[in-house]
Amino acid sequence: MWFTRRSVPEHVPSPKQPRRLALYKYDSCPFCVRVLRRLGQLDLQVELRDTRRDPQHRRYLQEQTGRTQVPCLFIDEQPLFESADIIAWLEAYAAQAEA
Ligand SMILES: N[C@@H](CCC(=O)N[C@@H](CS)C(=O)NCC(=O)O)C(=O)O
Repeated sequence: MWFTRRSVPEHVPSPKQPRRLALYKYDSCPFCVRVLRRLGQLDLQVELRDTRRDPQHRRYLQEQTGRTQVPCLFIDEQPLFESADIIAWLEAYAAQAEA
């Protein structure tokens, strides 16, 4: 299965100190769809930035990371690539919010 629940990594911050979350994505990207699907099941505030609809978002992603790959989750302006890692981070963060 895609979305097996993982243990909470220690680096995941407490939602009592909420992080600014922004997901760079575009709709036809299957890895983005995977992240968005999981995100839809979690009660989290994440700004969505579509890199195909808005060239500014694509430019910013490239400037900050040297890459245009999506999905990329910015956590307080720190980029996190790889859909599996993004999902794991979001799940752990949401789990802390429930605790
Ligand atoms: N292993 C990555 C794959 C991500 C990926 O291949 N994204 C594609 C879109 S589906 C992409 O951004 N390609 C353009 C690029 O790398 O600049 C993940 O799971 O997130």
